Amino acid sequence: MLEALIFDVDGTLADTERDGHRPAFNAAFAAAGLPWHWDESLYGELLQVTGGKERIRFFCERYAPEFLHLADVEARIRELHAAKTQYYVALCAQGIPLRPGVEPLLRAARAAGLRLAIATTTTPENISALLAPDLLALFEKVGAGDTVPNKKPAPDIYQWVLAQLGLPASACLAIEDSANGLKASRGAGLATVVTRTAYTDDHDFSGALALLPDLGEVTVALLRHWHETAYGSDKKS
Ligand code: XBP
Ligand code: MG
Repeated sequence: MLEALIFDVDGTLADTERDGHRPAFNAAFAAAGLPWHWDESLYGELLQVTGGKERIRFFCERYAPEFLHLADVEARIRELHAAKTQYYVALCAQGIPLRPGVEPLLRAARAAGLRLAIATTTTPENISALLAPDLLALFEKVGAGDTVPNKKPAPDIYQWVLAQLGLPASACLAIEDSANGLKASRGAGLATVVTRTAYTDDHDFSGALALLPDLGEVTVALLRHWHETAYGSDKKS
């Protein structure tokens, strides 16, 4: 029986990358006096690496290798990322809207007795900045950022959340937006509904339980139906 929904954040709860995280990175680079500017196209390339710190390093490997030879490069990347997070939190304070159907589905799922959790690569501060307190309170467990050593597409964050919930993957559904996220959730054995974004439209979503433009038409009953098709209804087991 379906007992819990595990949501990704960036790209799933809200379309945060192009107009949220990307300008926050650029503001941090400018404040540090670095001549780096991630335009929409370059950022789409860099999104293949999850985690802001890991993405900065990936950018340096490809476009600014000299930066990696600085003695304190790890500290410099951590400082850049901390500054970026502050800029992102400030952008969220201006209001980044949730994607269609997200808020109604979260509330309906809780009203139907489903447990909710988050499994994301972004930082906890970014989640608190994005979600209003009454929405954040709907999530029983939040797995975020550096909670686990290996970020998506590794399954670690989903495995951590399942352990925190005390549930098997077969009692849950994951909701994701990207190929990395789908690999992570499937790696943890989770049937996964995908709502693609402009950045992930061309990703390979093989293995997704359903592929949607957004959650606007998704109800708790439909999720329960999809879950049964994935795991079979209890009366069969
Ligand atoms: C998306 C990510 C994050 C964000 C940036 O996370 O990969 O790294 O792009 O946030 P998810 P940080 O789709 O798993 O929610 O800079 O805090 O990493
Ligand atoms: Mg995502």
